[in-house]
Amino acid sequence: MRTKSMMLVVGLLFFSMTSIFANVAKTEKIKVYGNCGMCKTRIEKAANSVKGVTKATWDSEDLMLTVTFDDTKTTAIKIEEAVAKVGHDTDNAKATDKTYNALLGCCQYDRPVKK
Ligand SMILES: [Cu+2]
Repeated sequence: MRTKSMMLVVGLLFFSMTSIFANVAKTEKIKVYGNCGMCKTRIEKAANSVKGVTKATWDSEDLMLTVTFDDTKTTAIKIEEAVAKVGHDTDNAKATDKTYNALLGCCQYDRPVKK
């Protein structure tokens, strides 16, 4: 427990330092749950609709969304929320059951188990 919180502090420190020194254009990889080509279109469209996002590519093989954005305009969590809003869970943002159930059958991916 103690070691865990220490790691968290060090991690946060590192994270805040890198965000101070990093350029405004930032690229992050976000895990987004989905299945097919239609999911890809939907996920990328949602990510690209977030103000500040310049590039978003989702890979249906490893479920990773590679997104480039201006970090003075948006954040990874905002992008995750936009993606969840159209029905795709991420590790930090969950789609509502209603949105998920409205997805086409082929798009109803196996949802990650809630923690
Ligand atoms: Cu799909």
